[in-house]
Amino acid sequence: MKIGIVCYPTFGGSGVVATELGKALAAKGHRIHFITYSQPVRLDSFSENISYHEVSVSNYPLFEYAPYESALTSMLVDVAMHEGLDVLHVHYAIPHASVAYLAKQILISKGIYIPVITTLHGTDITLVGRDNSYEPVVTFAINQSDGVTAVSESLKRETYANFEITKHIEVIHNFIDLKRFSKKPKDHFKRAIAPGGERLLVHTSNFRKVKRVNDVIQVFARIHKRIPSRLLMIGDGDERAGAEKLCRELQLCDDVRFLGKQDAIEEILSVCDLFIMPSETESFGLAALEAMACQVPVISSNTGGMPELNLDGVTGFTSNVGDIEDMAEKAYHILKDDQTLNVFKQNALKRASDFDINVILPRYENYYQSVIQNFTVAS
Ligand code: GMT
Repeated sequence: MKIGIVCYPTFGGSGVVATELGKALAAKGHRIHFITYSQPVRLDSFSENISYHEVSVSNYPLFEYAPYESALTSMLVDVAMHEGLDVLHVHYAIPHASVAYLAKQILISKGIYIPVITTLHGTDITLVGRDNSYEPVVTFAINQSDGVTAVSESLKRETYANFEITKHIEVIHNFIDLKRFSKKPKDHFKRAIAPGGERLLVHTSNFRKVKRVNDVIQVFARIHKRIPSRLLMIGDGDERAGAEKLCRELQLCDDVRFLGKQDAIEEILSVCDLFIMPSETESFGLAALEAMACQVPVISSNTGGMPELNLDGVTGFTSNVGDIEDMAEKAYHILKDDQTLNVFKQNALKRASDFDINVILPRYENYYQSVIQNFTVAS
């Protein structure tokens, strides 16, 4: 198949999923066209089956807000026409679903028919999409998509609950490449970062408000009092400065390291003992899956799709949002002795393998085929 993929090219979960999906499809012989405003961060190696089309947005001085949507629409029309796409797959509804709808209409006016699939990722539904300033467009664009997928059952439920959706939503969970995300022999790194054999806790995110990074620090502060431990904070975003300030106030600076954005995340996860994800809402929790694949159990909130991934009492624990005492107590239970920790580590890996890309990829391929077939019949 010739597949166009639209996504945010950043470290965000939706962009990571879209890019990894495209790379895996290309490896199976599909022809993939990424259409994004800069090179996706995970598009880090050459493949003869992958092309990247950069959307450049005019900065004409009249525009206080650069018309990204118009530039993206024009690029979609151009790529679809000249590359002969079979299907257009857009990730994150805002604004990609409505942009794809407009591109599809322009293409129809030229006698070209291409089905559009929209994948809902999380905040496009749970946070931003519900805002009055976006809701009518999001609802319309989802209903106009030829196929709609959501990354968890929870997100599917939330979409039906909060929008008037007439379309079937197919749940296709996020996935992991277990060849890349596996525990690597990085003992020298562990000795350098935890020379006294301290337990290593880790958090990775885009440090947005929804991630509740201060809760990570508060949970760590409680564990730190009971167990020799260190915390690695990976990523960057608006909430980082506040989290660093909190560390200074709690006098934790010696044992908390803020590493910023990192590429070889699997190498860091390989030496860690516990992942903390106390998010306000999380449609799936891809970062937690990456940790689990590297044998790191998870303490998370019980919100959104997290319980579908992090099995309470098995791969880690889930707690109510903001219940830092409960999270700290459960983290202590996991970390208190090697035997318990090892059981959780093995369980985390086993659960991660349920989301192996080799299991999930055929689901996308089959879904593409069925949408293309139904679209042909309908048009
Ligand atoms: O930042 C992004 O690109 C997407 C981000 C978000 O805020 O919507 O992540 C969402 O999509 C990921 C990939 O499907 C999920 O694993 C995350 O759980 C989800 N984030 C939230 O729901 C907060």
